[in-house]
Amino acid sequence: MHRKRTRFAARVHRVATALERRGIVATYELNDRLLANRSARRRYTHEPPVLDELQQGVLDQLRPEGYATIPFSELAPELWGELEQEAARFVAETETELAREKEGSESALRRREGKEFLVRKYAYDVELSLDDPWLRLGLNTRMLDIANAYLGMWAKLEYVDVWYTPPLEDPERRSSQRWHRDFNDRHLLKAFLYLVDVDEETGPFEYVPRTAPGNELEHLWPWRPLGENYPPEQELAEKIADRTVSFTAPKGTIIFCNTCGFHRGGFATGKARALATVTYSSPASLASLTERNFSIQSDGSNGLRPAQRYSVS
Ligand SMILES: O=C(O)CCC(=O)C(=O)O
Repeated sequence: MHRKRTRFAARVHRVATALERRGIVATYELNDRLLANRSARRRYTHEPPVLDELQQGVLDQLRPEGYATIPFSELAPELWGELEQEAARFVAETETELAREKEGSESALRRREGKEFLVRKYAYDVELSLDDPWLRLGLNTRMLDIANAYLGMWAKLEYVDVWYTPPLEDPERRSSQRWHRDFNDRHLLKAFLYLVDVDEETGPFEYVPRTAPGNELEHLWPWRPLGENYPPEQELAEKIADRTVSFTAPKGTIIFCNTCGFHRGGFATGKARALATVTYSSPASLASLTERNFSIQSDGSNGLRPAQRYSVS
């Protein structure tokens, strides 16, 4: 009897979960086709950004390949100096805390379940002020103009963080260290700004070019909202063979990437990796599939340009 009830409860749970998933996907599609994204596209069309040669170069590579890299100091030299100092502070503080942890002290380091190998500066539910340097990275108009032009709409800034990945004792790849597509939006652009030199031992970000929706290899375990985003490793490896790109690069390199395409990273085997990351997505995703990791302290957003204000609204 008990077993039967348990099985019944499990079935109800499965059906409820499936229904909930269907509801979320339907909300996403509705917002993408008709509601939120339509208005974001209209705003973009009325006020398209004017890109310079550097930004246009990023876009010209992003569109077919799904990624592009440049030295960040060429895009926003005035911001890079400040970020470099902030990064050094974050790395030093994190390393001190990690050492204390090793000695058995309780630490305030932020980690997320399932990705414990990674220490985050902010994680979720953080309040940021508009002068926060990492928020300013995401809000930087040179960055935002690229994101808006790539997505063809006014984007939402949905994630801002700084990550520290210590070298791992675990020889097995876990979660985002394995090939996957991000499931939360088909209009997605992430930026990863390396805060240390990254070589093979530092867990470089890796990507399979042309696998984002709309690109040549989109048919490989295609992107779906809330989809099965981790295909069988071996089968994928056979299909992508030598088409992967590993981003070993010097400190200060910024990688723009549509992570709806296959990617992985952070498998640091010998050295710690530190990077800042921001995510731009569509309003449809925020309305259904994505939770923004920050809120803005009080409302100081009046001094922002309309597209900036929209990105954090
Ligand atoms: O840490 C990395 O290099 C990969 C990150 C990742 O998979 C993601 O942000 O979706």
